Amino acid sequence: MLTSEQKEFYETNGYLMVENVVTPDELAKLREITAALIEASRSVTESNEVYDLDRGHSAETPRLTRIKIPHKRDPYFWELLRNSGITEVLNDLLGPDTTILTSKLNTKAPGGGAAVEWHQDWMFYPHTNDDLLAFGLMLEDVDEDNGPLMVVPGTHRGPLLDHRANGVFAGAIDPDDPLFEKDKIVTLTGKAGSMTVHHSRLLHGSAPNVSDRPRFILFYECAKADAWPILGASSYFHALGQRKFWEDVQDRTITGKPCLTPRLKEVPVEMPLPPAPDNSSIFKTQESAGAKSAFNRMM
Ligand SMILES: O=C(O)CCC(=O)C(=O)O
Repeated sequence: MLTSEQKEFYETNGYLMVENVVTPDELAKLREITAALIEASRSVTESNEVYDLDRGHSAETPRLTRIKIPHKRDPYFWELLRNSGITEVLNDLLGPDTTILTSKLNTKAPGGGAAVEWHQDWMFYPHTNDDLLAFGLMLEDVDEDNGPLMVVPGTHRGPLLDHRANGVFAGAIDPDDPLFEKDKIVTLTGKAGSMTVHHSRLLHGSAPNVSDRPRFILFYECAKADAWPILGASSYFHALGQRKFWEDVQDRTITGKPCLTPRLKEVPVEMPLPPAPDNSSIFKTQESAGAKSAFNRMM
């Protein structure tokens, strides 16, 4: 699927935009399932294991920041990752043996849907090597106004920025950090069915949705099978016990087979500790830690 130019672009810049990665039928099915999941959120009054609610959510007007782990909510999200144009991009960038870390459907509601402060995903889950990436499949058109993803090219090869605030892991950088090169920001807009790819060390964020349209991006966070978690979100399985651990490893295999020999690479690592008061999602981590917002000022 990817040309050698696209692969080189990803290597150099740490991100990529791939157009028409899914077919119109696949896109239509994803939208239908998403609409049904949002419909079902009307009866939900507090964030739970499926939904992360945005301010102002009600039965009349559902407002979500996220549907959590969509591939566990409907098998179609998993099927698509394992057998579609997305799979080809995955294997082109990470090779034949791949595993999923997590998935999320970020659903920025119209008229202010929450910003995601600038961060490097790697800070949430350091691994033994950094062959980790996130796909962001646009389920609707994404433009400047509805909260597009923004990236700083090349930062995947740079230093880790400080993600602490008020003594805890805030999952966000300080917008005044001199290492934050705002003049290099690239905004990733595109048509529904396009997909962004970003390396886990790439600095990225996204503004609030100031349009009257929702912004639906389906994120899959994936790794080469020889990258093993040191700590953070995906290290939950260290607590599973050996048998469940093994089942989980197999369940998370997207393509190829698990790799029982972790590859160790000299990569910078910081532990995401101490945890924020509420670390149940990136939104809650950033908010409860009192991370400074870059977007209040940029807008
Ligand atoms: O939804 C977005 O725009 C960004 C999401 C993101 O960076 C994250 O959840 O780590």
